[in-house]
Amino acid sequence: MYTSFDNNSLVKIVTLLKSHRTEYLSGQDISEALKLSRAAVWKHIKKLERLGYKIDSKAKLGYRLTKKTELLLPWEIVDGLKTQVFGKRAYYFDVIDSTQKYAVRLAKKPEENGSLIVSEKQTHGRGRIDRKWVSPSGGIWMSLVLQPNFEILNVTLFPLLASLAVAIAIEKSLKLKPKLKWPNDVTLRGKKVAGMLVDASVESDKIEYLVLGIGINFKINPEQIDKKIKSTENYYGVTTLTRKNDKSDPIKFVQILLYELENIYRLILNKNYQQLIREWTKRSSIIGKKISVSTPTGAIKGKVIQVDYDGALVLSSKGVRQRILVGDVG
Ligand code: BT5
Repeated sequence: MYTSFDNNSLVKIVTLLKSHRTEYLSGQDISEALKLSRAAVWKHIKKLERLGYKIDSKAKLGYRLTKKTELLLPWEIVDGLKTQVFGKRAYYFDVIDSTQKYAVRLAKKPEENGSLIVSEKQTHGRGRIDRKWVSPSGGIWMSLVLQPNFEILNVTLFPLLASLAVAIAIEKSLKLKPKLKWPNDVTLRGKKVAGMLVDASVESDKIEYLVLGIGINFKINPEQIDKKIKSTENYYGVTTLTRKNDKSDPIKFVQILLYELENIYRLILNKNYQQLIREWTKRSSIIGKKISVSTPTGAIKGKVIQVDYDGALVLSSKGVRQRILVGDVG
């Protein structure tokens, strides 16, 4: 595991290499500048290479950084991040069972408000209602710890908040036009590209903490995932934002996403639900359409009227207005 608040020497070497990208820095220079032994410098350089940094090393000249990593390493996420709280503290795993599970364990500690947990792969990634979330490397699998001190009523807004932020980040950084599928999916050409999960702990009607899980197929092979989930609940196809060899930078993407998440979160803090729902609805493909929603108490068919200020889907079903808070659109 790497965090944004330790691995000091490693981060210092990256920072030094980044600020000297046009020249070679000798092992001796680095060791003197950072007060590290030559052996320690060498060990850290090897570690950085294993973490995906391309470092050119030349005898007598030294080291030069030629390419940054694409791994969502905490110091890379924090470097240039424009948020006030979200992601300022970050944890990175190369493999974990579920970032959500880890985040829930951290979530009670006051210093973890806004903490980001990411993993390159998950072995037991989770969807809603304990469904499986396939999480190979190349995706963005992240959980964000929030301690909002909100009314419990607001919990149902969080899947909308997160999916809207993901959609805006995709529009801004990749110039694609994603759609939103109630309550928590982001789609491209009708296939699922991202999903959201909310775990909340509630105490006397207030949210004690909330963990926002976001899974984004950033650069994965959809066929590989398709095979594994074809027969699962709520399956309607899988797609990816970018393909192998595409130059899009997942680190920049996560920085933009955190910024958008924080902006929209502020809308909720300021009770500006109207703007959140308006922006969400603009990107939804189901308003006005006849759909079927499977809910814990059975399927409901009807025409979609709107999404309410608490995130509920409102249908007109056989002339009766129905509000649905939990379910899957078929
Ligand atoms: C979701 O559930 O869409 C929530 C996904 C949340 C995943 C994140 S990753 C980081 C954090 N840590 C976790 O352990 N989880 C969160 P739901 O709407 O219930 O959709 C689940 C359904 O999506 C499954 O039944 C499959 O049909 C489908 N699915 C599974 N993996 C997928 C993938 N990688 N891409 C697209 N669809 C997938």
